[in-house]
Amino acid sequence: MLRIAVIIVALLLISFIIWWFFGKHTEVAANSAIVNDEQTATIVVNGGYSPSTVILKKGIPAQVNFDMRDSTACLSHVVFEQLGVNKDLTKQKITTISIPTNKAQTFNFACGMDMFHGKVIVK
Ligand SMILES: [Cu+2]
Repeated sequence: MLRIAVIIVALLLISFIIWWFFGKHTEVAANSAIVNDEQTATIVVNGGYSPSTVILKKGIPAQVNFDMRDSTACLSHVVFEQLGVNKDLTKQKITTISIPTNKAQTFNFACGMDMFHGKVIVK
């Protein structure tokens, strides 16, 4: 009886570990919301970026909002190297960054220390 219980616990543990890693690898990409020919997407900053990938439609003016809920120094800045953007997210709750959508391309962003990463895909 004890043996069966141990096996069940072991199986649960294994499934949890698989789920944990699987969940980490399939980061959900979120699409922007398009209203009146403008698109916006919101990324929550809290121990990382959620979602870490945002998809924008080409040709529609776009803004990405960073919703700051983290108090660590690590995530206090967001850097879009290709855009020359380095913003302090701690000054206000929501920080808006305009993303050029004139052509299909991917913009990578990271925290100020280049530890957390995300991307904005224009397609
Ligand atoms: Cu960092």
